[in-house]
Amino acid sequence: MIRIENFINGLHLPPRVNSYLPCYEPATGALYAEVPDSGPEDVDLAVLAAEQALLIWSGMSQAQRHDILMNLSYLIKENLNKLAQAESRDTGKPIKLAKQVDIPRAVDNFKFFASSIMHFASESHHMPGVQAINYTLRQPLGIVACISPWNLPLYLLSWKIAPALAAGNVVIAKPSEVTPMTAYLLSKLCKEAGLPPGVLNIIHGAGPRAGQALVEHPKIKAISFTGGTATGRRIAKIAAPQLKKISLELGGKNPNIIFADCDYDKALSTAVKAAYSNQGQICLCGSRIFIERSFYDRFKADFVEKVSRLRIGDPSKASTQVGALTSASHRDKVLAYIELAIQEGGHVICGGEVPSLPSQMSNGYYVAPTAIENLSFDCRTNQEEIFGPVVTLTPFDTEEELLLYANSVSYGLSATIWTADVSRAHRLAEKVDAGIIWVNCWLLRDLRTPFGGMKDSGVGREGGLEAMRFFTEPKNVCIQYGA
Ligand code: TXE
Repeated sequence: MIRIENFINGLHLPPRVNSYLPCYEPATGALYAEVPDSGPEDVDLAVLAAEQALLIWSGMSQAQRHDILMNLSYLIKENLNKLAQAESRDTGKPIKLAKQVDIPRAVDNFKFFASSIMHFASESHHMPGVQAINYTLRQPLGIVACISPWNLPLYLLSWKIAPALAAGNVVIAKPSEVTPMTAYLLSKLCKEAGLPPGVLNIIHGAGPRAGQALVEHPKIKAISFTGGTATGRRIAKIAAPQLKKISLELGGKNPNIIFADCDYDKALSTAVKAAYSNQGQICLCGSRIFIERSFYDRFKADFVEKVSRLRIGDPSKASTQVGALTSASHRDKVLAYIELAIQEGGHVICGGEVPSLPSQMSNGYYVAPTAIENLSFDCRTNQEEIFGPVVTLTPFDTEEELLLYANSVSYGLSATIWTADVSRAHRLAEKVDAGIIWVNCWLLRDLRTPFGGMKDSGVGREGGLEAMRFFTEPKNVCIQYGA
C-alpha cells in the first residue's frame, strides 16, 4: 500500500489530523494507495510556507526561474516511464496514451512557460501631446491556488503550476483526490530541480474539505480551476465576495460536424479518436457527431466497424486502446446515461454495456465504446456532459439546422468542422459557440493559443500570454517628462 503525503515547505508531511482517503486502481478495482484527507489546518500550514517563500521566488531574476522550471521539465522527461506507469495505474488510461501524451505534455508545459517568462514583455503607451509615457508593470499576484481534475492529472496540474511559478507567484496546488499519484511523484522532483522550499506546495484531499479551504483562504489571491461546471460555480460563489481572480475551465459537450465534402478517411478515424480517447474523459472530446444526411448511413456503418476493432482492456498493456474509467462512481454515472438515452428513444448501435474481460479485470471500471442514434438534439443525452465513451450520431440537412443543433447546449468549449469548403469553414467557425474551433483536425494544440470556453464551459482563458496575464497584476505607471 502506497501512502501519499502532502508537500509543504519542501517537506513531505502527513495530514495534521492523520486521516486518509482510499485510492483504487481503476483497471482492477483494487485498493492500492491512500491519500491525505487534508483540511483547513494543512492549508494554513501551506499558506504560511508560501508566504515565507514569496519574497525569495518573486525576487529571483526571470533567468533563475527559467532555469529551475527547465530542470523540472528535464526531470519529468528523465522519469517519463515511471510517471506514465503511475498515471496509467492511477487513472485507468492506456499506458501508450500516458507515454505519448500525458507525460510529454507535462514536460512541454514546464518548458513552454520557462521560456515564456524570458520573453514576457509589458506594454508602454506614449502620450506625445502632453509629453508623458505610461509603462505597465506585470507583478506576481502572490499566493495562488491551482485545483486540477482526475482525467489528465499531471498534464493539467503542470498546465497551471508552470505559468503561475514562471510569473513569480508561489503556489498551493490541490490535485484530484481520485488521482493524486503523479502530483506526489512530481513533488519528489522539486528539490533536485532547485525549487526553494515553500514555492510549490501540494495539498492532497477531498474537494469539499481541502479544496474549499483553499478557495476560502483570505491570503489566496487567485484560483485556477479545471473540473466540473457545478464545482466551478461553487468556487466562483466563494471567490466573488473576496474579489479573487478566477480562471475556470469547465465541461464541454462538443459538436463534431462532418460535411459530405470532407476528407472521409481522416474525418472518420479522427471522429473515433475524438470520441473515445482517454475513454471519452477529455473535456474536448467530440461527443455529439453531426453528419450530413447524404452520407449518414455510410459514415455510421464505417464508424461502427472501426469502433468494433478498438482493443479494450488492461491499461498497462502496450496494445490497449481503451482502458478503464477513472472511478466506480463515474462508471455508474456513464452507465446511467446510456440507460437514459434508451429511455429517450435512442438506438444503441455499438457498445452500451460493460465489456466481458479476463477475470482479473472483472472488478475494474470498464464501459464499452458506445454510439447511439435516433435521439433529438435537445434531449438530455444530447445536452448534458457524460464525460465517458458515449457519443451520439445525428444527421443534418442544412447549415441552419446544424447551427441550431450545435449551439443548443449550455456548453461552449470546442467544436470540430470537417469540410473542403473554405468559405463554409470560416462561416461556421464564426457562428459556432465555442472557445476553440478545429477545422479538419482535432486536438491539434499550439501552447501559445488561448485555451478555454464560453457559456457554461468557463471563464477566462489559459495558454500562452493569457496564462501569464492571468497570473500577474498589471500596474500602470504614468510619468510626465515635459513641463
Ligand atoms: O469533478 P470536480 P468531479 C466534469 C465531468 C464530470 C463532472 C464531475 O462531467 O463527470 O465534471 O466530476 C476539486 N472546492 N469534469 O465531480 O468535483 C476536486 O477535489 C474546491 C470535466 O469528479 O469538479 C478536484 O481536485 N475544489 C473536467 C477538482 O475540484 C473542489 C474534468 C475537480 O473535481 C471542490 C473533470 C470544492 N467545493 C470533470 N469540489 C474538465 N473540464 O476537463 C471539488 N473540488
